[in-house]
Parts: sequence; structure tokens; C-alpha cells
Amino acid sequence: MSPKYDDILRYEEEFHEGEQKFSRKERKRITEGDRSKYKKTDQDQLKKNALVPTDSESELPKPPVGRVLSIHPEGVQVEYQEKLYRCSLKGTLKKEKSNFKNLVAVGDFVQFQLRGEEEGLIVHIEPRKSILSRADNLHRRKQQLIAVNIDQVIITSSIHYPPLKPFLIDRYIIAAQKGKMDPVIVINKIDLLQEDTEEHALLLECQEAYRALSIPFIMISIKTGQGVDELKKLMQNKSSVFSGQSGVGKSSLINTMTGMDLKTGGVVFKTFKGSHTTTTTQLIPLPNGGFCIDTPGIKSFGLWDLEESEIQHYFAEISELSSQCRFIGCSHQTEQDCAVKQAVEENKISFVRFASYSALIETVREEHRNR
Ligand SMILES: Nc1nc2c(ncn2[C@@H]2O[C@H](COP(=O)(O)OP(=O)(O)OP(=O)(O)O)[C@@H](O)[C@H]2O)c(=O)[nH]1
Ligand SMILES: [Mg+2]
Ligand SMILES: [Zn+2]
Repeated sequence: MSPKYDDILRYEEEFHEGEQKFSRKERKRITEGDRSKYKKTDQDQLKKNALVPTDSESELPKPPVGRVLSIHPEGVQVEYQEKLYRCSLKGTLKKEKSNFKNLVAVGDFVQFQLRGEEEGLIVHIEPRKSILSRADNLHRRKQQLIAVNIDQVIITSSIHYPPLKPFLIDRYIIAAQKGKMDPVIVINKIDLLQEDTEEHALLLECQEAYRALSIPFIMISIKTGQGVDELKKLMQNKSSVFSGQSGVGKSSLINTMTGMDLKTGGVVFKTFKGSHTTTTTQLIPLPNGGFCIDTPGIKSFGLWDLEESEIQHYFAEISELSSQCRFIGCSHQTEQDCAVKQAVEENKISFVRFASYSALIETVREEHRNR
């Protein structure tokens, strides 16, 4: 690997939980709602309630289906017909076996039973059409859901504070595609870019590589307004989740897009890292149709359930050439007569993408060794 980007191509830091953990006391408060038995009088009350349509065949009330906007220690915030409900999760849902660390996520469509004017009990989670998740640090075999039922992942990075991390971008692309969403790459704080620097060269290399793969690559700045309209257009009538490290400007961008006033934070002077300003994931309607989701910054992004043989599939420019390698199933690492390594040397494949691919192969092998 060329030493030119050595300083920039670091990507793996310790895991960060992201969302604040619920204390035991808070958890107890959330689950309290589950214990009370569903009384007959409640059923009658529900039938009378205009919110609940009646199924004419069974005469049983059909619970309304709302959407999860955010999740708090006090409960799950569900929106239904422009009204907000504070919901808890039915006990039986918690007992269902799943690969997920969290059962319900922002963007979920949920059936809930009314438990008063503004309260409800979630009894069913509708099937999800897409899932953005990452590996949980403690239980690597479990996924932590970030957001669900969304169209695209806005992979948010910045040019400085924190610096651009192509390895992280590539992990996000895989997570997006695995989870059935389109990736969109946004490089924020472009006003801080200095011409003819190492960062500039890296940025141009990334731009060329991702555009060749037909992945939108938007350079943007909330200070100068560059790229803002381009992103707005891409987000219109779609649901998008902003994800990336702390301090890259996710909340600032959402404020610019929506005219909202989400809290934004500075960067820790000593480390140039963000200060983890956003602490909860939330779904926000867009003024001209569509939704966006703000998420807390992540420190690293572990991919869930990724096999070595699968990795190449996510690097189209690499898999395209592999039929020309001498060995079938060449991993393009130490093998002889490797067409991919040759292409990297000839600058036909981006060196940054290849470095990222190789790092992923190494990570997955390492994980297998530790299993
Ligand atoms: N120079 C410059 N600074 C920006 C830009 N966008 C955001 N910032 C600054 O970057 C800092 C972090 O912005 P936030 O929007 O809080 O970042 P975030 O990604 O939401 O961070 P977390 O909530 O911690 O994950 C703030 O001080 C913003 O003013 C930009 O385009 N240019
Ligand atoms: Mg934020
Ligand atoms: Zn090869």
C-alpha cells in the first residue's frame, strides 16, 4: 500500500453504543404497561373509539398501525393520524427470538392498542422493507437496528474535523446494500477544503471511484450552501437516514434541509472528534414530502454477518476483474498472477477502494480466527 494516505486511512476505533442506555429503573417503567391484563371494559372502550376500525367479520377491533418516530426511556413515540402516542412494548414481543438487540426501531410500522388518550401498547411490528443495522460490540452475532423502512442511507462524512474516512464509507455502502437501501455519499464542510493537499487528492480519488460506481457523491457545505439543492432534490419524496461519525454535521445538514432547530455541537479541540451531541434517533417529516432520520454519531461501524466470500460482491470493480485472475476464488491478497492487484498498480482500480476491500477481508479473517 502506498504510504501517501497512511495517516488518513485509519478507520477502526473502539465501539460506541450510540444511543443512551436505559437504566434499570427506566426500563421497569417502560415495561409496567405490559403487565396489566387487557380487561373487557377496555375492549368495549376500544370498539367505541373512532380511531379503531372494526373488522366486520370477526367483530374484533383492528389495532391502528402507526409509525415509530423515536425511542426514549419513557417509551416509544408512535405517530398515528398526526397524533403522537407514548407506547410500551407488549411482553410477548420481547420473548420472541431474534437476531436483533433492539426489538423496535425508528421507522417501524407498529400495531398498537390504545391505553388512554395518548398512550398505547405495541402488539405487533409489521414486516420491514429495509433495515440499517450494525454489529453490536458485545454480541457480534446480534444486530443493532439503527433505522428501518427507509429508501436511502445518507452516508455523512466531513472533509475535516473529523477527517474523511473512505473505509468507513465503504462499510456503510455494504450495510446499505445488504439492508436493501441505496447509498448516497455526502462530504460535508467542503468550505474547509484546501487545494493541493493530501485531503484534496484523497477526495478527488474517492469522487472518481464512487461516481464510476454510480453512487451519488455530493460535496456540500452549510456555510456556503454548495450542494444543498442537489441533496434536497435527492431526498424529496423519499425517506433518508443520515448516519456517520459524530461531528460530521448530520444535524446541521438536517436543519438546513428542513428549517428545523436540532441541537448541533462543536468538535473536541484535542481530538478533533465530535462531541456526541445527538443522543436519540428521530424521524422528521420533510417540508416538500418525504422523511429524514437524524441519528447519533457512531465511532465505528461493524458489519453484521459478513462472510469473506460475500465481500467481493460489494466491490463491483474488483469482482468484474476477478475472472482474469489465475486462481478461481482468488482473494486478490497474496495470490500469484492476480489481475486485480495488477489493475491497482496500473491505477485502473482505485487504490483506496482496494485498501478498503483488503482491510475488510483481513477483519473478517481475524473474526473467524477468534471464533
Ligand atoms: N465549517 C463547517 N462546519 C460545519 C458544517 N456543517 C456543520 N458544521 C459544524 O460541525 C459541528 C458539528 O455539527 P453537528 O451537526 O452537531 O454534527 P453531527 O454529525 O450531528 O454530530 P453528532 O450529533 O454528535 O453525531 C458544528 O459545530 C457545526 O457548526 C459545514 O458545512 N462547514
Ligand atoms: Mg447530531
Ligand atoms: Zn486476484
